[in-house]
Order: sequence, then C-alpha cells, then structure tokens
Amino acid sequence: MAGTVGILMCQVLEEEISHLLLKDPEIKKISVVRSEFSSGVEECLQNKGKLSVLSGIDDFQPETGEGLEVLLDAQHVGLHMDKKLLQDSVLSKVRIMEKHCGVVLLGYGLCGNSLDKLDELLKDISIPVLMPTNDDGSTIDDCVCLVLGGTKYYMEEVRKMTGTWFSTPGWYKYWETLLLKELGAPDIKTVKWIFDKVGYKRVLTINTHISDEEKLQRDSNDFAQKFDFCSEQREGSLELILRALQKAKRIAAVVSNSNLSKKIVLGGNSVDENTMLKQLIEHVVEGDEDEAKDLAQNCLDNGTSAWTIIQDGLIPAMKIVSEKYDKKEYYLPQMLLSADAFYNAFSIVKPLLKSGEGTGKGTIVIGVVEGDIHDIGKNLVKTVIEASGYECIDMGRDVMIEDYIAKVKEVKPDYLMLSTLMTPTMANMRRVIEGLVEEGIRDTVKVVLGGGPVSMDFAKKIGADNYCDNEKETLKWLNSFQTA
Ligand code: B12
Repeated sequence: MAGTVGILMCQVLEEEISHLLLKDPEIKKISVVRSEFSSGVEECLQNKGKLSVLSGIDDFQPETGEGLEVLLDAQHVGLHMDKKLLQDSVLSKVRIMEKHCGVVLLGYGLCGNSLDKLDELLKDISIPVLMPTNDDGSTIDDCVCLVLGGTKYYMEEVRKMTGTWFSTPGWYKYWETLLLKELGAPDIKTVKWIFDKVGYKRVLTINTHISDEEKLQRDSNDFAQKFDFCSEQREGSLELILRALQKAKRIAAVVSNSNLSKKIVLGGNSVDENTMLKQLIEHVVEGDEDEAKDLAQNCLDNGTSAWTIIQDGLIPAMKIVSEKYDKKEYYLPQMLLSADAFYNAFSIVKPLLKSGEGTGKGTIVIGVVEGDIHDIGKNLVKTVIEASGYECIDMGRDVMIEDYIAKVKEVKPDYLMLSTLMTPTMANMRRVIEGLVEEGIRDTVKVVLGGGPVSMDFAKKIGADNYCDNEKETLKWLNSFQTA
C-alpha cells in the first residue's frame, strides 16, 4: 500500500491517534509539522523509528516507492472554545494539506456543528476529506463520543448522570489549558464554582487502555478530588478512529496508484437618575452583585420607575456584557458574574412590574433540552427577554421532554424556547415538538430554537416556528409580534 494520508487533528486526540499510527505496520513514516501544539504528539510518536519532524508543511517530501505515509498536523485544543476559529483553521489547513496528500482525515467530530458543512465549504477541493462516523454513517459529534464508541453511548452515560465531566488521557492533559486559560477562569476555585453552578457531580474516565493505567487512575482521582466529584471509569474504544483511518488509507492508496461599548444612551432621565443608572450599569458589567442590588433599590427610592431601571440600566448593562464577550474582552466567568449581578438587581424591580408598563408582552417557557447542561446562552437570552417585559418560566437545564409538554399544558405560554449546545441532544428538540403534536397542542404555542449547533434549516425540518442566533435576534423576533 502506498500514498499519503494527511491527518489534521485536535491535540486532545494525540494519544489515541499516535497509538493507532504506531501499531499500523503499513504506515512507514509519520511526518509531524512542528508547531506550538505538536510537542505532545511528537512525544507520543518518538522512539519507534517512524517519526520525522518538519519545520513547516512545505518541507514535506514524500518518499517515493512503496509504503504509506502520514503527514500530521496537530491543532490547538483551545479551538474547542470558538466555532468560527475552529472552522476557519480546519478549512485553511486542509487547503494547505491538499497539495501534499491524497486524502485528509480529520481528527475531529462535528464539535457543536462547527464542522458540519465541510462538504459545501470544501467543494472546490480536489481530494476527499474524511471525518470519523458512528455505526449508522452519521458524523461523530465530538472527541468524547468518538472514544466512547458512538453518540448513543454518550447519551447512555448522560442519562445515568447528567452532571458528568468526560475525560480521556488527552482531556487530563489539556483540561487546565481549556478550563483555566481558554475559559478565562483565574483559578481552580473559579472552575469549581462553574462546575458547581451547572451541577457536575462525576468525572467519567473513558479508558481505551492506550496509556499508563496507573497514571490514568491517579489523574482521575486528582481531578475528582479537586472538584468534589465521584470518579468512575468506563471502557472506551478506538474502533471508530481505526475505521476512519483504514478508509483514509484505502483512498490514499487508490489516489497514489492512479497517479493522480459602547456608548451608553440614556433616555431623558434627570442627571442624578442618569448618574445612578450609569453606576448600576457599571456594577452589573463588573459583576458586583451587592452593589447592583443596592443601586437598583436606591434608584427606586429616588423615584425612578422599575421600567426605567430595566430599560436604561439593566438592558444596556447586559448589552455591554454580551459585546465584551463577543470581542473576547470577557470570558465566561465574568459573564456569569454579570448575570448574577443582573438578577440581584432585577429581583428588586421585578415584583413592581407585575401589571405595570412594559409588561404583559407574553409568557415564555424556556429551557435546555434533556441531556445537555450548558445553560449560559439560555440564561443570557432569558435575562434579556425577561428584562424586556416578557414573563419567563425557566425550566432550567436537562429538561425532560414530558416536563416541557406538561408545562405547556399547564401555563399555556405564548412561546416555547428550546436551547442546546450539543449535537447529540438536538434530537430531543424534535421530540418535544412531536410531543406537542401528539397532545394536540402544537398550534397553541410558537416554538423557537437556539444554541450553537442549531440552524434555521434544522428548525424548519423539525417543525419549529423559528431559530434565533442570539439574544438580540430573539428579542427582535418576539417584539415583531407586539406591533403585528
Ligand atoms: C462554556 C462551555 C462549557 C461549560 C458549560 C458551563 C455552563 N454553565 O453552561 C463547561 C466547561 C462546564 C462545559 C462542559 C462540557 N462541554 Co462544553 N462548551 C462550552 C463552550 C466553550 C461555550 C458555550 C457557551 O456558554 N457560550 C457562551 C454563550 C453566551 O453562547 P451560546 O451558548 O452559544 O448562546 C448564544 C446562542 O447560541 C443563543 N442561544 C442559546 N440558547 C438559546 C435558546 C434559544 C431559545 C434562543 C432563541 C437562542 C439561544 O443565544 C445565546 C446568547 O447569544 C462551547 C463551545 C462554543 N463556543 O459553543 C463548548 C461545547 C458546547 N462543549 C462541548 C463539550 C464536548 C463539553 C463536554 C462534553 C466536555 C467534557 N469533557 O465533558 C461537557 C458537557 C458534559 C455534559 N454532561 O453536558 C462541545 C459540544 C460538542 C457536541 N457534542 O455537540 C462544545 C461545542 C465545544 C466543541 N467545540 O466541541 N462546556
């Protein structure tokens, strides 16, 4: 067998992929492109006589004659955090690899649908680009599902305990990079605070028996101890990666044979009122819970209406927070703190809104669907729409399908808002809509979907009324019914 397989992969999979490459007798040489992120994979591949390190991809010189080669480029694990960066980086690297390889295999899953439209985006490329798949041929969701042996096993584990942090040797290597550096948490205490907030209780180590078992056990114990988790292990499998690699090798052989800020605009309020509202904005943006609450109270005592506090204080504050987040001036911990400060202040004014101005715009049931506990985005959407006068019933995260149906029956909301950040749980959005249809209540409520992997096409396909990309779009859409 001859030819060149390009492998573009996330650092987090370096142990699994290196293990398979070293074991494969048909692979004669592995050329790794040296970069800031290649030291881990270089370490895994050394001492076996197959490794060659390149200072740049253009130094790659395939050996002529018999034998299969691999050109490998490991990418930063931090791309996990940003859909657009991940997609752009994969696209540009694949285009570079195209010049040197007969096929490119991606050591990635859909990663929150960051990589779901590759066919379209790479339609001008002349070589096949493969991704690992589940048994039914669907693209694998992420690195966790990949080493568990498929998406269904991920769902199985999440059903056992939703608050599960999944770990592999790669995740143990890189969790600090992700959870401290990339997530913007200043210390372990803050990471623990984030975990506690979402309700994580267990670390599940996926053991594929490729690394030092004692070290893996130590890593899992240390991790569990740090975060007060229980620690469990489950057998993993390299089968899906192996299958993808075999396919890539076959293609490479065939190709080779054939030679082929924001200005804060305050309304017409008095100077004092403006000063206080400005301070309120600052404290919410800074995430000072107590000060935000006191200021909301001071504004009320000073005669500012509850609605003005929301309109000219809390909403502009959350707008600044989301802009700072977009510009990467804020990371998640700051956003969570600001949301807490917002709710503290909001709790003071909310009771006064009941039948006052700006209210009565409609009732919304909102939640994150079963199997997913990412809730920051849902909370941000809720914050903005609640502050804009919509009555919000928050069902939280990991909400069972039947609970949504029961709630819709009980409160007869105008809107049902479903969120998920993970591709394996998107199917539960469809199940909620099917449940509404079965109960004969689908037409009583407008269903809107949101979350990173979701799209308008998906929303249409499963019979939702709309999809919104972010909190601003959601509010715009909701408000369109106010004037209609
Ligand atoms: C922060 C984060 C976490 C935090 C979650 C904290 C929390 N309280 O939510 C922590 C660190 C705990 C975490 C855990 C995990 N995570 Co995570 N996480 C992320 C990350 C980096 C950011 C998500 C986020 O909060 N963004 C900020 C908010 C403001 O943006 P947003 O959520 O997109 O929301 C906006 C819009 O989407 C929209 N929106 C959202 N919801 C709704 C709802 C409606 C109705 C509407 C209209 C709009 C709307 O409006 C929001 C505001 O603008 C994403 C990657 C990414 N960039 O999305 C990965 C990501 C979601 N995680 C991922 C993974 C793999 C995991 C873990 C499995 C990792 C592990 N080793 O165990 C676990 C989950 C385990 C479990 N049991 O659920 C993958 C999911 C892949 C997949 N299978 O689809 C992602 C996509 C990373 C990746 N690139 O692969 N994660």
